[in-house]
Amino acid sequence: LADQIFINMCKDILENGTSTEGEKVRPKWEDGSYAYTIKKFGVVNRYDLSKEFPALTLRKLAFKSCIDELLWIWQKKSNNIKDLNSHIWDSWADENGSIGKAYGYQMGVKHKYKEGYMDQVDRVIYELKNNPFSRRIITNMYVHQDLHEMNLYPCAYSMTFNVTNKPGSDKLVLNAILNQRSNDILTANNWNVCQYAVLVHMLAQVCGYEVGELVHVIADAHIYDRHIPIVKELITRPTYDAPEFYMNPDVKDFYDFKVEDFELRNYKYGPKVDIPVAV
Ligand code: UFP
Repeated sequence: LADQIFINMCKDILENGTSTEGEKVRPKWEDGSYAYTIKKFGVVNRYDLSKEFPALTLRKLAFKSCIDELLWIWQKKSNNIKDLNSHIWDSWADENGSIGKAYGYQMGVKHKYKEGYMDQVDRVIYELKNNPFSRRIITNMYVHQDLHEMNLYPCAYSMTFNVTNKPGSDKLVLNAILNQRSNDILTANNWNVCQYAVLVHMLAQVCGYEVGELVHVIADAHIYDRHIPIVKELITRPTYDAPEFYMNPDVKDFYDFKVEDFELRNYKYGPKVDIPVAV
């Protein structure tokens, strides 16, 4: 299913999208030419996490690295690449390893609420435990007053959590909307979807819910010019059954999760693709 959503989205962008060719906008390829895109504005994808984990099988998802980045932001609340095990943020870090007031930095800032000072992550956990049917459970990393100190503006910048009753039972279900202003479809779409799917699983487990839907709202969903032939080949590949998602059921505190607590079992996928990255 996740493969089908991805394939349909790519076809829609390639067939109905508009091009930025000729516009002098960043980023650039290694040889200095402008990286233009074919893009669609306002793409919405719905993933039912109760039915499957949304890892693509067309190609391999870097499952451990995407969780490592998720924990870096949401659990360690770090903005320093020395706390990260992958090199995905190296180009955006300064000489001390900091990416400025982006991502994890924002999640660690404490704000004043009626119940006292909390950061955004603890606020979500507090609301989910104490006030599940609140329609105000939102995080936001797109903080205008700090944008000038961010080397890259947050792409996946906001989560909205929403709890629903599970029909025909007394169980409660945790759903979420991921808001993303900009998404490089080939490089990062499935990465972003899966890391936030993991976040919903984590919060559901520690707050006592079942998982429901993850709705991904993308403002600018784009395929870079040099990615077009790669995407065209990728979406003609055979797909396999979705892998089984394992999360250590004994972890009851959000801050105790480690990368080793997560596994994809019976994960079958297509061959690796080499993806040029524009910066
Ligand atoms: N990008 C993503 N997801 C991320 C991330 C970056 O798709 O989590 F950090 C891509 C989107 C875009 C580029 O192609 O990185 C950021 O460029 P801009 O700030 O101009 O949107």
